[in-house]
Order: sequence, then structure tokens, then C-alpha cells
Amino acid sequence: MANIKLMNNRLKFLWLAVLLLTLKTYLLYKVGFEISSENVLQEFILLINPLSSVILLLGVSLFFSGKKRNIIIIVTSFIGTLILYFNLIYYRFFTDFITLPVLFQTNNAKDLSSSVLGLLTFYDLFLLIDLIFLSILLLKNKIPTVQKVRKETMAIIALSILIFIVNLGIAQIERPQLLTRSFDRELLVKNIGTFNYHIYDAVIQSQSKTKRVFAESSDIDEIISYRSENYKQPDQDLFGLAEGKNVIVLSLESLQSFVINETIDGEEITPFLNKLIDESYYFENFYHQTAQGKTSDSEFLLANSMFGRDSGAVFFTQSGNTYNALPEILNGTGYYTSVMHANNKSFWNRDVMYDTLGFAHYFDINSYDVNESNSVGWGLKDKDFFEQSIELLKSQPEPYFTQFITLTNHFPFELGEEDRFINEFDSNSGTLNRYFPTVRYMDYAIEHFFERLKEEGMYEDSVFIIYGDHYGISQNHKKAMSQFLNKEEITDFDTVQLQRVPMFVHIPGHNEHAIKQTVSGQIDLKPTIMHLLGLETENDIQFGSDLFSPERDSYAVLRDGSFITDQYVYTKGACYSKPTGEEIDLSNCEPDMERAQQDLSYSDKLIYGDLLRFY
Ligand code: GP9
Ligand code: MN
Repeated sequence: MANIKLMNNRLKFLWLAVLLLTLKTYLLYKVGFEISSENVLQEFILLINPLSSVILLLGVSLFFSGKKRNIIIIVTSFIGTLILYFNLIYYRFFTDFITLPVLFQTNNAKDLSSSVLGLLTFYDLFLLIDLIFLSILLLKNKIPTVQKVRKETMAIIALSILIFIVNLGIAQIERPQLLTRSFDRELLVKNIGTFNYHIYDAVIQSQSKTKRVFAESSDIDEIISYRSENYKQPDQDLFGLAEGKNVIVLSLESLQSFVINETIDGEEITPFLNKLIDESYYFENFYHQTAQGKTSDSEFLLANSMFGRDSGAVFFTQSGNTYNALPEILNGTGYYTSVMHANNKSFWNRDVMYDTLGFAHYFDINSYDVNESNSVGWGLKDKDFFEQSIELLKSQPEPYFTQFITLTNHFPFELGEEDRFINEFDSNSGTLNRYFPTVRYMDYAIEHFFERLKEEGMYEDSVFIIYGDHYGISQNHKKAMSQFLNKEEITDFDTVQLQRVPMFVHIPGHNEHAIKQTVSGQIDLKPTIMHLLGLETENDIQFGSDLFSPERDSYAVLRDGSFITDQYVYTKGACYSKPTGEEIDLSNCEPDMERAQQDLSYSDKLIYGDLLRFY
């Protein structure tokens, strides 16, 4: 290599472009993704982590000579910018980075378009500055055209690999087992950079495809015995209490627990739900366990008592699997099973997945009269949705199990003036500000639904399972959130606590009611519902347990590996005391860490290997 000079005139333009794209990525990390670091080393990693892949990407140009080479430099730089920009838009919505399966969910991209506009800003145009600058240089003929030299090309590839190895080496010092154990995409991006992260993701995704091929029927045995050890007996008084009744499940869009029993300018945000607490079993420490699959993940958790995927949406990637899902089980006991949701049937691949899960019917947008005057944001307004659903409910044979998915309280939380019953909040986050009136509207729509069911005489014969599907306010709104919660700051501990969503079991005619403290999550819904309907679950493979079981452990694992017990909260590698929120020694959380990892990895193993086909 001694006689190759990489810093020569011939490569000037390439290096300039590499420098600009690297700096741009770094600036975007800081401004767009708001990635912070705890020490100088981390900051250094952040600065250099784009380098290896940027060199490789722009290095493609070295296979060309003359004018072409310089054009290729600009084109590849533009492609790099686009990758960053797509991630940025995605991040603004999901506080997360794109994964391959998400990219192939093009159906969703179409439906997301209304939200996407709200995520773009004028300042995004600044991302083009370096490209414009490079183009001007080129147009003014300031850049020499050169022939390709094979040795140079090889040297650049070698340099890129070398930088990557150094990068990874330092990152491993900062985060041991980064690539093998990480559940957290932000950590990956922080340490190996966006571009390398995408390559890593591609490798992981193809690995999961091969897992099914190599899975064996005996793989499931270990999981069966693990789950049967964790089986919890139902509460004898409640077992079968709802047998033969209609089951109405309300999946409430983006509803988080922090709005319950709170006010804006003295007005209750959820007056109806607040009242409903007094007539229900209400679970105060109930967590959503969804990841990128959002609503669809919560539906998956409910149907299967298994976790969705860590990345992508299981509704897409594993819709061909064999399951032992709740709708299918209920079909076998004489229930009519359905979903009502006024959206395109292909959104989240629901049409395909609902078939797989065993739903007898999906009342999608075509079952509803949706027009401009009864729509807002994502579509049909919740009140109209419930109103029109009454007739659909009546058309079903009884007993039925019907799942309703609301829509109005969806980001970007748009609402017409006539439906705004409380003021917006006043903070630096328009998203959080708008959230409260749309939550208030959803609460009003549910109240209307209950009234209508009562009028129609359909209320008494039903039991209601009502829960929030996932967070509505992402971590991008910490400042505004701390203002609402009257806190100095939102810590990682608080972020976990904010993943609580309301959960009600409402049984008309049942006189007992209570506010339950047991730590729990959406994974517990299936066994809870089954036991209420008098169905045994002892031989089912499920990762949750009946919320009413006297033997139940107070415990919930979130999809990113965080977990919560009565005493502790574990998240992002740190342990907190649950009562105080203070960070405490990690050893306190260690006993449960293994169990949490075990739950997630067994659940993943089942899904990736499609192991229930052997059961
Ligand atoms: C759309 C609705 C919202 O059909 O379920 O999906 P989400 O974006 O919340 O996953
Ligand atoms: Mn949702």
C-alpha cells in the first residue's frame, strides 16, 4: 500500500463528499434524532460511525472514470441522504429507526400519507445543501476528471473495512455484546451508524426467515414445559362468570393511562371512563407491550398471548404461521367472532392475518358509510363508527366476540371544532396539546356507544374488555410531557411508567368492582378472557396469565426487554426502585432479568420457527 496515496488530487472530490455526508449524518443525529451521549467516547463514536459506510457507498464511484465518477459521487451522496431522511420522518412518528419488514409494508405507507405531511418541515430542505454545493463545483468545472486506478479502489474498500473494525472495537468497549444482545435500535445506530445498522438489520431479517426452515418439532418441548410451570389457576368465583355472554372488546387508539382522572383547565379529559372505573375491574398497572407493529401488535398479543416481533410487524411477517388464537378457539365453542374497524382491510395486513387467527368476519371500511362530513384525520369519526356498528352487531348470531378498533385518537390528533369539548394543552408540543381534545372526543364516543347499547337492550348480555392499544405520545415530547405531569424531567423510569394503558373488565350486572394493582400487560388478556368464559387454558402455550388469578405474579415485560414488578423497574440497562423511581443497584433487578429475556426469546422462537404447527 506504500505507493498508493489516498490523499491525492484525484480523490479530492470524493473526500470532500465523504466529509460532508459524514458531518451531515452527525448533525442529523444531534438535531433530528436528538441522540445524546454520556461521555466523550460515545460522542466520538457518534461522529465517526457514519464514516466506514459513507466511504464504501461513495467509493462505488471509483469503479467509474471521467465525468461519470463525479456524478456518481453526487448520486450516491443523494441516496445516502434519502436513507437518512426516510429514517428521520419515521423517527418523528415512531421514535424508532426503520427496519426492513417495515419498508415492505407499502400498503401502510399509502395510508400513513396523511400523517406524513405533518411530519415534514421546511427546514428539511437544508439536507440538500451539501449536494447543491457539490453540484455547483461540478458544473463550474472545478473538478478534474480522472481515470480509474484499480489499486486506489481496493485501498478505499480496505480503508472502509478498517474503519469499521475500529468503530466496532470502540463500540464494544462502550457496549459489550452490542450485536448479539441488543433489543434497542437506537443503541445500534448510536454505535455502528445508520447505514451499518441497515446492513445488520438485513442480515437479522434473513436469519429469521431461515429459522423456520430449520426448526424441528422437538424445539417446542422445552417451551411447553416452561409455560406449564408458569400456568396460574383461575379465580374460582370468576371462572365462567361470563360464559355464553357476548364479548365486546374495545381497542382504544393511542390511549395512555396518564390522562385518566386528570383535567385540562378544570375539565375532565375522560369523564366517562373515570366513572366507568367505579363500575368495573380497573387495572392501574397495565402496560402495552407493542413495538413497531403498534395496533396490530396489541391485537396479536390479545389473540395469542405471545409477543409480537421486536422489529417489523408480526401481522405481516408471520401471517402464514399456525396459531392457537382466541377467535379460533371461540369459534369452536359456538361463538361468532368478528372485528369492526372502519379502515382499509389490507392495512396492517389485517385481512390476511384475521383469517389466520380465525375471525369469522372483518367489518372493514366497506361495511361503513364514510363520507367527508363524518370523517376526520384517519377516517370515520369514532361516534359515527360506534353508531353504525350497532346495526352490524345486531346482524350477528349470538353469542358473539367482537373487537372494535377506534381511530379518531390517532396521531396527528386532528379534530373538527364541533367535536372539541375541552381546550388544547399549552406546551411546546402541538402533538401533546391536540391529544387531550381527541382523547376527550373518544371518551364521548364510547359513552354514546354504551348509551346506544342500553337503548337497544344489548348491554346487559355483554361483557366489556376495554384497553388502550399503545402509547400516543412518543418520547419526542418529553419536555411538554414533564410540563403536563408537573415533573422536572422525564427519566427512563418515567418513560416506562408512561407505557401504562387503561384496562377495564366491565361486567353488567356484576356487583363487585375494584381497582387492581397487579402489574400486567396485554399478554395477559387472552387467559383472562378465556377463564371468564369458562375455558381452561392449562394446556395452551401462552406467555401471560389470568389477571384475576390469585397465584398471579405481579409482572410485565415490555417488548424492548424492560420489565416491571411491584418493587422494580428495569429499563435500558438500569434498575429502579418502583415506589421511588430512584436508580438502584442493578443486582436488584438481576433475578427477574433472566426471566424477562426467557419470555421474550421463547416467544420469538415460537413465532420465527412457526413452532405451533408442531403442537
Ligand atoms: C389503523 C389503526 C391505527 O387501522 O389501527 O394503526 P396504528 O398506526 O395505531 O398502528
Ligand atoms: Mn393504534
